[in-house]
Amino acid sequence: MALDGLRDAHDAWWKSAVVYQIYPRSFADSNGDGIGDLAGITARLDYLKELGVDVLWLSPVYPSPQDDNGYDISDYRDIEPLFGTLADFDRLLASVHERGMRLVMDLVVNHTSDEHPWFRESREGPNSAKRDWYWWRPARKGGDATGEGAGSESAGLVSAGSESAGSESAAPNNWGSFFSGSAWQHDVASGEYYLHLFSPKQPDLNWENPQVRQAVYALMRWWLDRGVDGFRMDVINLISKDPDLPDGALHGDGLYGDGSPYYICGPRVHEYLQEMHREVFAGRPERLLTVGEMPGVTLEHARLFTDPARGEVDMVFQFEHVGLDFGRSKFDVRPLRLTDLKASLGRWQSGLAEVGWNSLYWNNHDQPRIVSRFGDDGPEHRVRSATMLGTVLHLHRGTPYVYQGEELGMTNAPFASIEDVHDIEARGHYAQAVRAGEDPARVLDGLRARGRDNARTPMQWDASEHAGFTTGIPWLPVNPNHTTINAAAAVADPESVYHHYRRLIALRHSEPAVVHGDFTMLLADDERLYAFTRRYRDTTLLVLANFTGEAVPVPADLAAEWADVPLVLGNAGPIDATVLRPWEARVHRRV
Ligand code: ISL
Ligand code: CA
Repeated sequence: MALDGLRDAHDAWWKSAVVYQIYPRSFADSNGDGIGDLAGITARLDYLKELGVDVLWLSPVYPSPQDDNGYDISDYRDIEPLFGTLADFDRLLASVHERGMRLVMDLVVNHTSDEHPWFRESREGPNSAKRDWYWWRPARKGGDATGEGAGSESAGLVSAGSESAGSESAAPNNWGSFFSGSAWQHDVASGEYYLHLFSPKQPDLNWENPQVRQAVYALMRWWLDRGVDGFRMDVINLISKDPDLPDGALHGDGLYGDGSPYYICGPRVHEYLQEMHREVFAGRPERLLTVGEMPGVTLEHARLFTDPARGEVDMVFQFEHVGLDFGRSKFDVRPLRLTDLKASLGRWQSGLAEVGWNSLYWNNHDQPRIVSRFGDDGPEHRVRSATMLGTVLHLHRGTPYVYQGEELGMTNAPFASIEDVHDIEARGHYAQAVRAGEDPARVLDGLRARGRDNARTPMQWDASEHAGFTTGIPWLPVNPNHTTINAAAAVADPESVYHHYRRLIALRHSEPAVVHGDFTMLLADDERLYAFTRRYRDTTLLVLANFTGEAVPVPADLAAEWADVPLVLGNAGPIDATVLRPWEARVHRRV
């Protein structure tokens, strides 16, 4: 394994790869039921091949009650009927491989669905053989289990404290869930509570139990044996909890405590991932990709997780750069300071320079659209700001991830009212905030800026009625701007965001300095320009980008040094060495 590690550290194929994330529900519907499916993806593979991406990551396609759009899995070894069958999956996988691409599955094993047979058995009672597969605890001493959660009874379960939570709650501890409310659900039959860091329909698995771990490793091997090329591991840094489950410091709202110190990168997380690596990945001849999604991960932990010699994961998704514009919460919008972004990404660049590897992303199915967030999605600047953002990201050192529609410069969606909002996180937040007395119109503004549905409106294939996504009624309405922002128009226009992304991906494939070059941040204190160099052997690349809607002069020394150095990529036509146009980005190459 140590030898494996050494070889991987230098030549790992995924260092020069670009990953494309597909959210199957919203990508392409083949049968007119309004929900994207596997056959729809298979039919669109040539588009992805043309874009040039190397790997496809599918958000979950397993059977699921869809409480959290498939991140609540009820069977790890089958395909959700809405999306197709295992035969459809095998066809998709074969078609991906035929085109020389790879396919990575989403692995959601911090929790299951409450409808998974493991949890059904666990819930049978304290003597169930699988009781210990989840986190069951008795009511807190002195708490009053009967007085709370009024009105939220469902299937014999009472929510621990949506009305009268906080310190009086009988829940075993005071943790809040990511989706509002308590992280505990009361089970009337046994009088006990189970832990759910996400929705009550997503009970957390107890990784302390070795049978749980072996069951997870077995299902992973099952998919690898079927031919998949790796996993994106959902909230994998939350799997180890402090078994004492101590109360957390109270949140600003005074209702719930912050349990994250007791479950983010918990005491045994590295041990578990090393065990997983030994049990699942070690010794497989295939070339696989593993990426751990890790909210709250620090650079120090990330270095451990991605050190090839330790055998944990190839890379992690960290969240620092997508939290810089949060106020009191993610829904409290604060403008981004460019110097904060540079400080953060720059720190991750240097922190993982010698050991480990970065993933690079602006978007995924949980994030608002980047052109609406850090760029300008109005008609004048949308294309140029989207291509600038893509250029800056893809020229960092690490493996870039493109989220479906990002390559078209797709924008946030104009939700008219809470009725238009589908996502469980957004609806929970809205209910809690309005109950707490916040102005509903302002809460909705926060959702418009930050809600996860922004990323989930259907892929915009063409200008037709439902954007070519479906012939039926889409499960979430298409963005009305699909009449101008769509794949057909973008493919036909050489100046489109799509063709710029295609050129960025091609540049990574042809230019070793993009993959391996070292990274030096320039102009760290500048609030308008993002600038850095990448150097590999005799090649130096300079990346220069304007993060504003105004022309910005290039500092004289940089302008003088690079004036005659050819451009390998730009987004604004012929350049003026002394000034960057609004949202302009350039990549110079000196040998
Ligand atoms: O988007 C978020 C809420 O602010 C994040 O906290 C998100 O919930 C977190 O990054 C974990 O995300 C992953 O696990 C969730 C699922 O809802 C997300 O879609 C998934 O990406 C639970 O499985
Ligand atoms: Ca369908």
